[in-house]
Amino acid sequence: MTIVNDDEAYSGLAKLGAAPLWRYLGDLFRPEPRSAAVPTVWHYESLRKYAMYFAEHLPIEDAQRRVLMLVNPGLQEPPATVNTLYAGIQILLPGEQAPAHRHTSNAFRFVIEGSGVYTTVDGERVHMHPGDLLMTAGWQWHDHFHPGDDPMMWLDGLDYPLINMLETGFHELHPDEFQKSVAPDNISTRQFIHGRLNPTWARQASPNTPVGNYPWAETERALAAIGDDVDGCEYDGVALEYTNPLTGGSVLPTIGCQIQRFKPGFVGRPRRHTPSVICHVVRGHGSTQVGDTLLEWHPNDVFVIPGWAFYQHRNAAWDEDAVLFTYSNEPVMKALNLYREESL
Ligand code: GTQ
Repeated sequence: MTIVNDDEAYSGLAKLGAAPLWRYLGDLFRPEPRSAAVPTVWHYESLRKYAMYFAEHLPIEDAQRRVLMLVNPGLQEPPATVNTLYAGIQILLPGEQAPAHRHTSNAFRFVIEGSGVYTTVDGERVHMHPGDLLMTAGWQWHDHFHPGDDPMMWLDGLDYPLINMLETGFHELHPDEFQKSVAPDNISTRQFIHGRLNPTWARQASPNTPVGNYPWAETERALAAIGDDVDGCEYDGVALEYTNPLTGGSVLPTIGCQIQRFKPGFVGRPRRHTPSVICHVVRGHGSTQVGDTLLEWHPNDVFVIPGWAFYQHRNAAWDEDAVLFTYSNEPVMKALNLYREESL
């Protein structure tokens, strides 16, 4: 059978499950990345009302996790906050328990407000306070319990968009619904938070940090110890990376976390890099120019910088610090030799 013309050639080829590369080259191999994520800010003041509404009207038993997902307008299905990462606002009321499960997605929590909750991670109770960064690495059992008095809210960060893109998602419910405590409370923090004094009996390095909680008190101490005596990074201010004390690397294999202090009046230099960044405002007021979009932010807001978009941070105040907690897939990009950055 001979092929008589182009139409027949193209349609015959498609029927064989093949395609002409020359019709796809420009789309598949772009001069540079074009993130599907849109620069977006989510204002905490607006979201908080909805968190409180669902806390009142949706029993935790019906939700398992009562979380408002922050869905990027450019990434609705499946919902994600940036290409490879997710952010959500979780609320738990006094007396409530969120049952134990585990998944291959890596997760952390950054505490926004309230007190009293502890999360049990592989049998260890890790207590939460505002500003704390708690780790739940992939495949660790975790459940949350609130024995305290006020509603508690925190930011959840997960890499499930990346894990699902890689088709490596596993999930399991704990057979007992809630874990028993099998270790002293906060022991993984108490043993490993010092970083320069590591326990000799537990030196096995893993891509997951052994620290269960990076408490806000320690983070503040680290920033205060530096004070105004350095300029810091010209793009991200006095930016400190949370690290795994046994490797010096990122806290999770796929996610790197930072705390970034912008001094009063700080105006960063514009830059872009391949990882998208999710930013949570710990304190202060400011703005971030992302490409053509100006994002104005206030305490507890969340905003995103899509990968390879130029961004420039500003602290709007002349008498107050601004502090951001940020996370990205920088460790993935670096491990795969895909990290690039460029300044104007
Ligand atoms: O608290 O375990 O926002 O498993 C998304 C998935 C929170 C959690 C989220 C989760 C959790």
